[in-house]
Amino acid sequence: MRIAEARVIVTCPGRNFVTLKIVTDDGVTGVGDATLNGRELAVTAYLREHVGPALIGRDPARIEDTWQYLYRGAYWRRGPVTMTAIAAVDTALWDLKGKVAGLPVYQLLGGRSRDGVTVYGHANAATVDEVPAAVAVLVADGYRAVRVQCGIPGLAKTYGVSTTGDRYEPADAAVPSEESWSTERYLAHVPAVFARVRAEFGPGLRLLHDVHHRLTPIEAARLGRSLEPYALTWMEDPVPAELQDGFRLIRAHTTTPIAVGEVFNSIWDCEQLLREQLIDYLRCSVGHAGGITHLRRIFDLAALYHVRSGSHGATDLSPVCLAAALHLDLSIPNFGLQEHMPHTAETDRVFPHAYRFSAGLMHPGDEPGLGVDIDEELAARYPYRPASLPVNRLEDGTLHSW
Ligand code: EZ4
Ligand code: CO
Repeated sequence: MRIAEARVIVTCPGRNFVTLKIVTDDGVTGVGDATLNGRELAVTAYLREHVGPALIGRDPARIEDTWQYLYRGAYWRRGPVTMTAIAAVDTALWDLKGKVAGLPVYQLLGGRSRDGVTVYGHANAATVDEVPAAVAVLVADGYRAVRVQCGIPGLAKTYGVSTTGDRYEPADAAVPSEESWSTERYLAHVPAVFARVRAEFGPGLRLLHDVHHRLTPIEAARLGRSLEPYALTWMEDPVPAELQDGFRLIRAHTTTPIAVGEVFNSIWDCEQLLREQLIDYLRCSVGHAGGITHLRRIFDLAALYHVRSGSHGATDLSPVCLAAALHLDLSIPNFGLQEHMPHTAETDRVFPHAYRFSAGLMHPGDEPGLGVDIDEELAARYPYRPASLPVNRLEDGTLHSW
């Protein structure tokens, strides 16, 4: 069996997704997610122009060798575009291997280590008074873990907090829209949000919060300490993670657990944070961190340092990525939590899938491979629309991290 075609499909059923479909000379197919939010066509070109031609004629069974070929063989290593493209190839080859074997991918990874994958949902509200109702919706849906984000008094818009009431992840204008930020207003406000949620929902509900890389280490230390009474499961991306020594400072001041990794793309982004035990959850995704092969290697390293997985699963990661994540989550020993935001009905129709949600848990299903596909005819009806994440400025106009 040989790879005969590597097809890249770009579609926008509500938001943009890039999918790689590998087809063998016997007509077996495998899919991988190649979506990089706001930079979709860079990965598309990388796959179409550089990776695809090199795949033709290769043995699809040689997943590890193909990974090494695309990583070491390219000379230019790492980076989000490269690693997303490698991830798509790797994921598609695991899907294909599962179909050839007649087994779901989690069986190829060693079988299940748990009954289901605990997922967390997003509760977003404009004001503290509206937060309990937003959390209650998720609790009623069965979620046992909830990420809580709230508008900040004095700021017109807060990233991740919908102004329309929808569950959403923004990527709107072709040229990024601009939002404003105030660390002072934010730090003064967040503890009251969690005080309210804990008071209303008691100690049993797992609570999470995403800081979106907006603080300095000492500010993050203060936030973590101020949230200690509310026993969060994690404080996510408290600071930009290029300066990894900075996490020592946060660690020295707070017992609020720390999660990072959604923008990481290789094991080398994780190594210092793991080795120095500076984090508690690692949030790399199958789609952006080199596929199932590489992410499993990352999570194995994490396990040595008591770090659990908490993979990114926002709606800009396609159903193909979510399916792959669920197979990995089900199999690894050090699974922590999986992020889950339901895709729109349009997206779900373009990507028919076997995975399901029930009582706070997800299961990838038992179809051979990943149990997900792309309906290419339907996908063709949704042409690509340029869309970007917003940028973030301080109130005096200074561009800020987000
Ligand atoms: O900003 O997926 O935890 N989830 C997140 C998301 C990310 C988007 C970026 O593409 O932080 O909202
Ligand atoms: Co995040």
